[in-house]
Amino acid sequence: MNLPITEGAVLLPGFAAAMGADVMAGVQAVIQQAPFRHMTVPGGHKMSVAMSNCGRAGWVSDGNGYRYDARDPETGRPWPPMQPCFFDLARDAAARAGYPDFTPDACLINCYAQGARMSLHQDRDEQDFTAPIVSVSLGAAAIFLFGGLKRGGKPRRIRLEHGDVVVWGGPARLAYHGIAPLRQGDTRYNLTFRKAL
Ligand code: MD6
Ligand code: FE
Repeated sequence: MNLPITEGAVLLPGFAAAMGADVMAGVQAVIQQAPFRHMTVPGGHKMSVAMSNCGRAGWVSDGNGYRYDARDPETGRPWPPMQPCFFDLARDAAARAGYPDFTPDACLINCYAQGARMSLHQDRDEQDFTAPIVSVSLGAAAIFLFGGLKRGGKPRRIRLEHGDVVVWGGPARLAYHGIAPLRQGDTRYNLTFRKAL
């Protein structure tokens, strides 16, 4: 089932549910090499969401800003390789949503404990905005906040359950979005796949 969110953005409810256990095993393999950490944002605060990455490029934030980096700044080593089942899942979801030939080179893994949130932002650190983003939600449900192309206004609220996948690109690629503070005691994981380089 494809549920349109807005032009260019699609919710695929439960698309990843059947491979949820495989994906979580992949997350465990990645975080053994590149443990979750709370990155610092340019204002100096630490993010409430804990993050890691796999793939050729990893999204990082520090006091100087945001960037993609081939290496984990905590260890100086390259990020773990993209798990094959991650790549296939992202590619299949993108194709289902109308974006064939998606070749992600970056997978950002987000871990939300109770109270963690992500404030409204645009994903604009990638080189090429013609590729979509594929976002996979696992574990506890969360409220996805979906705004417009400009800051301000009241965002829509979309509940993302375990196994749900959101694909967005085209005219929605630079929409403001975020995650409301997690209410449940359970942990939520989110994998966002991008073509960063
Ligand atoms: C999250 N997601 O779901 C955070 N960005 O935990 C994102 O920031 C995001 O879900 C771009 C596209 C889809 C997303
Ligand atoms: Fe984002």
